[in-house]
Amino acid sequence: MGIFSKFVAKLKGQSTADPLDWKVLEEELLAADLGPKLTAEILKSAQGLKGDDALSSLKEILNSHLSTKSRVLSGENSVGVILVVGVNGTGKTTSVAKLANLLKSDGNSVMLAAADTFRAAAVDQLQTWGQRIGVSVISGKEGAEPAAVAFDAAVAASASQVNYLIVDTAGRLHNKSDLMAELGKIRRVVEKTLAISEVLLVIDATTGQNGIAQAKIFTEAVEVTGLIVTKLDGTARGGVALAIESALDIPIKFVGTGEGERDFAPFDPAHYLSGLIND
Ligand SMILES: Nc1nc2c(ncn2[C@@H]2O[C@H](COP(=O)(O)OP(=O)(O)O)[C@@H](O)[C@H]2O)c(=O)[nH]1
Ligand SMILES: [Mg+2]
Repeated sequence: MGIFSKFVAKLKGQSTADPLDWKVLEEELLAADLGPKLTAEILKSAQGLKGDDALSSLKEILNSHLSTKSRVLSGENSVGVILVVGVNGTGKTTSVAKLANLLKSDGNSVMLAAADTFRAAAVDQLQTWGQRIGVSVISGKEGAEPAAVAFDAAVAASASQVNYLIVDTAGRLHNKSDLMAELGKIRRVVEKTLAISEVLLVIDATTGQNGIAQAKIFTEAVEVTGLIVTKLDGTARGGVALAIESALDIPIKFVGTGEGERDFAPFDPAHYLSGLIND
């Protein structure tokens, strides 16, 4: 059931809406994690809808809240370097592996960098993934400088001319200046060898509006070029993707829908909107 299904049924059935129904719709949208601001905006524009065109008008209204920026990965002409950032536990390491697997299945050669060096487990986790999907992982010793690992990885990726280098980073960052210092350093050392083509921010869909607040901190610290929204399998509140794009105006490039390497896909806005409207 799409989150707009009751609303759509109403649009199809009658030409005017009474206030009580708008209240019900408002509750539905809030429960689906659209957030108060977007809910109010959508209600305002949807209140004028009636008749045969209502459904397509609703789609247009929703579409207008999605980003118009490209969802395609850049950096396809040389070694594309993708930095993956985000708060701990959002699904960074898993998404790095899934993205590598997707790119590999499209015929690309891929290398990974384990630049989350704070916990040995984080490096092990990426190495295990690397073995599973058949992609090499550059790592340092436990406690090594993340930037040193990223530097080595950039040199290795450049030497072997892989299509993509994906850099996993730590989310254990206390405040904005720590974050800027850490990610800035990684960027500087990588760029001694290769240009960074994408900075993808991972957001856990189950954290809803809180995830958007976290994302704002990251976007103030680094120039984020795209989003990966994870755990969309674990939430009935699918409106969060729309809320995220509307709030940040950064395109969602990929979505994660489970723990396996195949539970990952490029974000398809038309498919997503159809799912919300359930037509
Ligand atoms: N259900 C579900 N779980 C996910 C998804 N992505 C990651 N996870 C799980 O979330 C947990 C944290 O993931 P991890 O990649 O270690 O997060 P990190 O700390 O940001 O690197 C792990 O148990 C993953 O299996 C997803 O799309 N769906
Ligand atoms: Mg991790």
